[in-house]
Amino acid sequence: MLSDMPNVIVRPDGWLPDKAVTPETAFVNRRRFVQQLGLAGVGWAASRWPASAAEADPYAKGYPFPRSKDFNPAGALTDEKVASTYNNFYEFTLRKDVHRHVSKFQTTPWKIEIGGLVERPMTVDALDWVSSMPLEERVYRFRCVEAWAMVVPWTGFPFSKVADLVKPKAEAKFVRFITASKPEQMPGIGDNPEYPWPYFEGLRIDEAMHPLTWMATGVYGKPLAKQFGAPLRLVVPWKYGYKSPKSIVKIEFVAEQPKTFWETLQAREYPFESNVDPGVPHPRWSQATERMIDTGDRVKTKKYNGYGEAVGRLYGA
Ligand SMILES: Nc1nc2c(c(=O)[nH]1)N[C@H]1C(S)=C(S)[C@@H](COP(=O)(O)O)O[C@H]1N2
Ligand SMILES: [Mo]
Repeated sequence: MLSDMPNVIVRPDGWLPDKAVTPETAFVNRRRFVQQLGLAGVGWAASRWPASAAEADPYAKGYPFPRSKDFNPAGALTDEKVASTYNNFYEFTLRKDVHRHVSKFQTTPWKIEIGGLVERPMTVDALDWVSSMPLEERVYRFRCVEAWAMVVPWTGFPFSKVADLVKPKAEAKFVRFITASKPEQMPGIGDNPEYPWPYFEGLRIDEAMHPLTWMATGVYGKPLAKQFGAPLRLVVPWKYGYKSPKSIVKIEFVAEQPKTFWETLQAREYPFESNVDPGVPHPRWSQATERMIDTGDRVKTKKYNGYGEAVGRLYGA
């Protein structure tokens, strides 16, 4: 599949650089896209949230959770249908229609192993965290390295709560995240054997412990739909989207800077730190602006995705 598309292996997203889409074609495509959604809208809503399935969803307990006043910016949220049908989750497909490929994905039961350089290693069930953690909703901006963006209400809890549970040792300087690899449930794995599955990521420990670093259990007032990384994914809003791993199964506190999935594939294009920065172009496209996935509006990219006041101190600012 990839043999005639050498570009694909070095790019986290889609098939075309955003830059290659002119504003006009983007507009036409968007109109067609929205029309299709309109026609399919009722079916989409019904297939995603049949009343019985929603009631049977063990992760749905307590939803919706209150929105934090500190993370509720003025301005519209990204349209839920668009955000739920335009995803990156290469374990299912390299295209954006992940929601069409997730039907076999089983997210209960779901064990998460936490270990490495910690006083109290443990294995938890994702369901326990949903009922024992102090869940709230936060609206974050989210910026993919491919220059598209969205504004999304994530339900979840700060990653620092995980550290409180397992008590990292002083030697722990980084955190490593490993995600699910279930080829029989995730068709993208078998279709793309040249990728170094499972998807894995990492943060410095001070980045991981920062109060903005979020363990998301839900989005749009409901448990995470599978395409968003059910049952639990990370959200690091000041970094490019690939630093926010989905469907986490293992968290490891380590001494050395860990390799990441995208760094393994193309270190020059996807370095470990990967903070959003309009002044540092990707080697193959500009990062100066971004396209809002629902309206198609092109807006200026902000350094640290607008979170510089909160995170600048991590980088000597
Ligand atoms: N396990 C896993 N996590 C992943 C990815 C992936 O392919 N697999 N893609 C990343 C990329 S490139 C982006 S932009 C975001 C997309 O998140 P969203 O689909 O919720 O918008 O997920 C990130 N987390
Ligand atoms: Mo991305």
